[in-house]
Amino acid sequence: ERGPSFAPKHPLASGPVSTPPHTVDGFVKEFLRELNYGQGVPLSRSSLNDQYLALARTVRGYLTARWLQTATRRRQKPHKMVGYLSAEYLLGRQLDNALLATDLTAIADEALKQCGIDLDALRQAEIEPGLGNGGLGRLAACFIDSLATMDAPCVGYGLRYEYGIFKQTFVDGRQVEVPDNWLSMGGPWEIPHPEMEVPVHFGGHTERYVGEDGRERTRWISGWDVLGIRYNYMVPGYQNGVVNTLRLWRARATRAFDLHIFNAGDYAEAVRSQTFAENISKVLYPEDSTPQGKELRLQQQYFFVACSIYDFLKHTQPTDLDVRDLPERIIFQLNDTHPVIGIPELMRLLMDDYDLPFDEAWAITRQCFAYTCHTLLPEALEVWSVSLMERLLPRHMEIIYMINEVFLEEVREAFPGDELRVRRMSIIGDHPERSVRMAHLATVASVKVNGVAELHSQLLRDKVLSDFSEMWPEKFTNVTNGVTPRRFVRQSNPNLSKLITDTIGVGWVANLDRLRELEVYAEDEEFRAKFREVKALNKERITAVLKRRDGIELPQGHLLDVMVKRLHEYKRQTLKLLHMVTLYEGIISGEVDAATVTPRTVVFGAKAAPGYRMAKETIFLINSVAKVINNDPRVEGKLFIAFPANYNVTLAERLIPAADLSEQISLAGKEASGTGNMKFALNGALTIGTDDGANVEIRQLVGDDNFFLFGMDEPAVAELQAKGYQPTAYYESNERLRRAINLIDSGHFTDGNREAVSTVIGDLLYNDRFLVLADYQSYIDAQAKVEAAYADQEAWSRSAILNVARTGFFSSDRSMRDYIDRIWHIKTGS
Ligand code: 9GP
Repeated sequence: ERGPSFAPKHPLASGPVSTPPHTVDGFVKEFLRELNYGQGVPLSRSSLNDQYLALARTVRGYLTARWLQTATRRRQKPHKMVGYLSAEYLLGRQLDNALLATDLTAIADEALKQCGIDLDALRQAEIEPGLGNGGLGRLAACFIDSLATMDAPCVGYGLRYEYGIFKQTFVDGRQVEVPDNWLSMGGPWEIPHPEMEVPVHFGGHTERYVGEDGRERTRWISGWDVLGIRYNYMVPGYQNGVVNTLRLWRARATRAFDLHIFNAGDYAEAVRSQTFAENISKVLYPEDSTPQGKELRLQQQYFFVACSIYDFLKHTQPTDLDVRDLPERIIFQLNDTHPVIGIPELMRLLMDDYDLPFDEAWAITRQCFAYTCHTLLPEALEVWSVSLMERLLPRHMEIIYMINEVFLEEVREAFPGDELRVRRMSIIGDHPERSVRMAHLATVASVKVNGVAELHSQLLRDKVLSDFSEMWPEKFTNVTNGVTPRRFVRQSNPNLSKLITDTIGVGWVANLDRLRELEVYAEDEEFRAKFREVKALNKERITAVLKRRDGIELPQGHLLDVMVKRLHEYKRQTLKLLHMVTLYEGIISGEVDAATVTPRTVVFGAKAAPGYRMAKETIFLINSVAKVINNDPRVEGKLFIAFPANYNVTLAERLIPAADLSEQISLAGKEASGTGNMKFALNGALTIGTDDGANVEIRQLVGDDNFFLFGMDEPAVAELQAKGYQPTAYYESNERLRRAINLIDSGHFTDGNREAVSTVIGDLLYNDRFLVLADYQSYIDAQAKVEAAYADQEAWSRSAILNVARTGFFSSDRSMRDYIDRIWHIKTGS
């Protein structure tokens, strides 16, 4: 039961919730109240963390009133909403975003000054919640930001990992992972509801029974249970008074510990079941693109999805909800295959709890889900072995069999006699072991299936899910990814934002198409000079950040060339490295006159999955090459490599605005979209890239003259692979490539230790799955064009401005509009 037990008499108790005053005095008062009564310290004795927590709670207070108002308004007139199901949300720091959304930055700055506190120092005290691995998790964070800004009814559902993505450190050039205890200093942005427990079941068996009406039914007798505890986070829209909800789940044991065993002195055994249950939300899987077949991961997926669907049915909806109306109330968006177990879960609830027959439950379920696929790598499409599923989720496995049976009947009807196709499309695969193909299940059950860039969606239709697109062509669609301009331009690049606002006025932050108005200014010499000034200021800022954060001294006046993303072979960090080694080798061998080389600093940022050997060896190689190049007087002032450890959202916000050149060099047909590529272009970096993912659309929008294209396109890649690719042929026929590889292989960068580089070099020469050597020459040529272009600063600035002006399309507001109009069919602003 919620609400007061009898009618409140005091006028304040029945009135609407009010926002604290938007004044410096009002802010000071709220802040001191939080510090004194919340933290329990006087200002004079408060620590930096006290002050940060008090500030965060003060700002949260301003959000809370809006949040309650949004919820009340939506409850009065319930519309269909989106349940965004994502195992990852890579949020980044919250403070600045919340200040910007509530238009409180200047007020907070002044209020704190009057308390003798520096806002900047408090900003730096915030530990970012790294509840995601990379692009997929960051995309989810951008999407919920946009939905709030568009006043779209949405709840983001996910997991509250106690430990987020690991902190990366380097020891002797090698990656060493340190746990990310992001909550260690307090979690001021979350509101826990320990009283609202959601029971989640695992294991056990199912049994049939006959109901009073004589119909046979099934019930699931679980083997063990955990509780889901709800944590709410506020997601503010940009200066529109709307605040949406992000709801993350923490696992708690049903019984804290066994008192009998505890009293008998076996403390470890007494808490064993607690530890086991609570492990479910303990740590984010540090994998990107490839799932680990770990039981715990399936437990995590089922746990958060079961909590979320239950929460929607029992708490978010009116108590008299008729489940037959569900499709008018909710659409669950599946962010990759991680939440796909939600499909049989909804079926289970409808059949076993709401007592609907299979056909009816299936008809409802098929209208309540939509699926986004974020990959093209076959190994990244999740499968779960049938034996694991039977053990962990026996009822769900039965339901999946039932779904598969009716689905395969549909296939046989559509393609009579094509049993091969039936086997290819089956939700259950037989090789190498019997397993559930989650992407097939998602595709079968969803109203729409989308890829995340034009090329990716086309390859999904033509290759990865071609049987399905033949059967249901209308089901497949594309929604190109986007990024939020609030965080990635307005907040992260205040200098550029001011220049834009001074030039075209306000309004662009929530309507990024307006950047087009900047196009004419590309021809304006004065504007170009101002634009360069902004870049110079941003370079000064990143120089200070890297000095403070990593002790790195960035050389000044260089072309700033940036490659930041997860370390993965398909993204081809080694290609970038080969380019740097080629430049270096050219100078030290005397072949190239150092005076003719454009001074260039390359910044790498990349985490490797802890179990991904090749990625870790590549990190070691980058660090080894950096150490030698950065200390060789022959290339001093010409070449420099910076590899700050622990690249994260906070660093991205500082680095991207300073970049001149954005490296997007994956093998064509492998990067689903990329979103870093969009952030760089929007901040005025030029891209050197392959025709892959969203690069294709970036190039089309900015124009070929303002983009450095290189490498094979996807059909050429497919052709070469079909023909039989031989990397050694490229090595043997290309002298510069051979010299670069030989220099690495000689141990030049590893104190003569050839063994230390053999994994990477051996793979390049004898395997090279992602065709680095095949694209090498084209890349080197494109980099030469970059140097020539950079020499003409006026022309370069013109191109950079056009990149900003023409990439407003990549706002996540536009992506959300596409989902709303073409997939979800929900109303905004009502
Ligand atoms: O690898 C894709 C990346 O290209 C894309 O931009 C991002 C968001 O759509 O998703 C990534 N996919 C994954 O992390 C796992 O499928």
